[in-house]
Amino acid sequence: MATKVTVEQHVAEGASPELREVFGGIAAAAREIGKKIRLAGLSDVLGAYGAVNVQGEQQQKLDVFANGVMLRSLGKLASVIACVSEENEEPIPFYRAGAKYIVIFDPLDGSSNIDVNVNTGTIFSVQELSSSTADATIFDVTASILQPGTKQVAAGYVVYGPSTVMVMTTGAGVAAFTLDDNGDFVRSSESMHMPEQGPYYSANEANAASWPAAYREYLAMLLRGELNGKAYSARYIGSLVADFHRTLLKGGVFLYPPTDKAPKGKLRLLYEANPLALLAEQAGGAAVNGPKRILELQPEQIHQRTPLIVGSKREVEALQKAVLEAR
Ligand code: P6P
Repeated sequence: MATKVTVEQHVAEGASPELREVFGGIAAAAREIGKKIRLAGLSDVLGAYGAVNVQGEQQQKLDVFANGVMLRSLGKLASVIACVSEENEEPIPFYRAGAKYIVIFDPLDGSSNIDVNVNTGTIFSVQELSSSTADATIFDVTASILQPGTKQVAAGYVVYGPSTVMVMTTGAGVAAFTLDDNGDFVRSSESMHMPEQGPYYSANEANAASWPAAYREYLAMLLRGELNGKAYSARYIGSLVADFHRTLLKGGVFLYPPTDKAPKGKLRLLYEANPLALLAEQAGGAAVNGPKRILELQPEQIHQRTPLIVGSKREVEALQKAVLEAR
């Protein structure tokens, strides 16, 4: 029987033990969010909250619940100086002397899928205050939030599905932890590697007519089997965390290209693309916005969107080449 290692123990014994408290806070929040989701049908938490978030999207009741849980769980930690959430227009600073971590998150991505019992997820990115922690101002905090993805000190997600699994990195590889009956996230994969190539592509092809032509031509090339000698199968769940988790485990490529409706992409850079890009690269995969590596993009504002193509290196690099050659 393998020794039980929790995510907190894994971090404490890893390269960045000082992040243990943050992962403890995320794990506590994920336990509470997961429990609410499991019993959603029995309590009045399904459906729309009746408000619109900063993205102009209908907030679901569970979005509001999950956001409150994340803020309460992280906001009390001595090491956390601020949070950034998809559900809040501005950063939430805590002005704690000595605190240095900024946790940036989408508290419940894909929440509209909960009504139909489809996997959803919490996605998180951790940046470190880039200036002295003694007298940090909101300007220092904002500057540290807008660091490129290469500066992330940790990233991960929790996927709420048949089992609740946290996948994370502190920059020393990717590990997975399964929530057990005692409420512990127990290590179930110590070192995850994305297959070099995969059998799946994942995209909402209803938007294909409005993608830049290079993306349509790329997909046609995949389907002709010109990249790996055999054709691909399509898999699209419409829940980013679930589509990414499958891509991490099985390989292939997830694409959310620019569309007429979202010419800069639909997905958000700071709390969707950056954390998933760090996980992908740490697992041997890649992530681009079309021409550029996601992790090198310089954020300009906290809710900015980006196209996202993420997955196995061969598929992603082939897309990047196709987009660059089409210029
Ligand atoms: P579309 C869910 O609303 C979400 O933010 C992601 O989880 C998902 O990848 C994407 O939007 C799906 O968008 O336009 O295909 O419905």
